[in-house]
Amino acid sequence: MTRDPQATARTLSEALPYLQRYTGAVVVIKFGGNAMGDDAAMAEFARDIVLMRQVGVNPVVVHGGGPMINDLLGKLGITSDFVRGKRVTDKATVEVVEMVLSGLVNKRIVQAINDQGGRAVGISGKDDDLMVCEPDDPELGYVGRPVEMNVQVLRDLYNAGIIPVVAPVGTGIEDNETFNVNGDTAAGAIAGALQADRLLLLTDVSGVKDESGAVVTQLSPEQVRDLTDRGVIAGGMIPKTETALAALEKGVRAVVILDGRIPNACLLELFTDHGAGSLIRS
Ligand code: X2W
Repeated sequence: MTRDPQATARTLSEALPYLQRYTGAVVVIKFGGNAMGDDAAMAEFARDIVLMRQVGVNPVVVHGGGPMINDLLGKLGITSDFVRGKRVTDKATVEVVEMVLSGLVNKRIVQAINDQGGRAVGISGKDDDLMVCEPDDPELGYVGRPVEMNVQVLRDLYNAGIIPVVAPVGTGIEDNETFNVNGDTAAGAIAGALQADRLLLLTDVSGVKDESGAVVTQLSPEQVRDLTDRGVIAGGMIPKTETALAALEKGVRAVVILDGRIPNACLLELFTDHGAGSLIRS
């Protein structure tokens, strides 16, 4: 593709107010398994994250990996069920979850960011007791609900110029248990504990839709509750809007639900006046 150099310079110039607004900001990005795509899409995501870091934002990546867990469970002949969007997780399953999330998926993202010239370090919620959990619901087995967050390790990393990449695996209060934590839940808990400026939930839908099917670009928590009560927000969107509302209550300034498959979704949201997806704030 040939680009007009003048247009490139203008684009950079137009971004200045946004770059100034986000200098020093803490932005938590939830990168869901469905948004990950192929190597080219992964490289593009990584490039956006490195650019954020380069212009003075403190990005913290929290990832999912549900489809990749399903792949390995399938190969091992282990079946798993979901209840209200969360995976019923027995002892054998939680071992696979940790292997896939802390191993395969986490390191793939870390490598992609480093490959773009960033300095990524991958950890899980176990490292430095970042995410201490209790069982979420007896029916779900080893699914964790974060009850204690120790986010100093994340501040130490980003203050040193490092991009933390967090796998949503938690540690138990007792008996060194391992907990499988929903990626959205983990990202919300981390953003809340960091009092982040933005939580970006990258998924494979274009945002929160109204009854006509149009994406609502800006909503208040009251509007989210109203759309949920009327059944317009339903299915897989519910855990995301619940995460958004909980994060806002904990002091996150705004949450954006956006389609991670759109090229440069994070940059569009942060550094242009077009935004992307649905922004929720009080
Ligand atoms: C999720 C963790 C991964 C995840 C799971 O086992 O699939 C629970 O359901 P996505 O790609 O963001 O869906 N954990 C408790 O959240 O991945």
